[in-house]
Amino acid sequence: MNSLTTDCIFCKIVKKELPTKIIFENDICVAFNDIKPVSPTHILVIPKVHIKSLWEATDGELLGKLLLAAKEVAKQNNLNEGFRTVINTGDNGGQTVYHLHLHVLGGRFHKWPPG
Ligand code: DGP
Repeated sequence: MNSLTTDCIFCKIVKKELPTKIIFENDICVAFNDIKPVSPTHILVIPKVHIKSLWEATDGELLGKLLLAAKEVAKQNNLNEGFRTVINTGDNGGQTVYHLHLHVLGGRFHKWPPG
């Protein structure tokens, strides 16, 4: 679970095997623009290690660092008026890519509750 896999699209992005512009990187994660944005700013923050979803995650320090990275990405993208952070987990959570990722959504008002 904790190593990069060959068939995971996000692992390919981590390994720079897919032409994706990395807009933020630190020791534990990378961030890049979502291919199907639902907000003017829509960035994905993903761990460099392969973790299928939040369901499988056990490393609290890593999860905390991912949240701090999401905040950093929001600051770097001037989301001063606020932003939404989303983690879709499993089929009912709407997860489509099974490599843990945080959505950072900004640039518009986000209604609550979501659909
Ligand atoms: P989720 O539904 O929470 O699993 O979100 C997965 C997101 O990943 C979805 O918004 C589209 C995005 N995505 C899928 N494949 C790619 C890709 O190859 N490149 C980029 N940049 N985003 C991708």
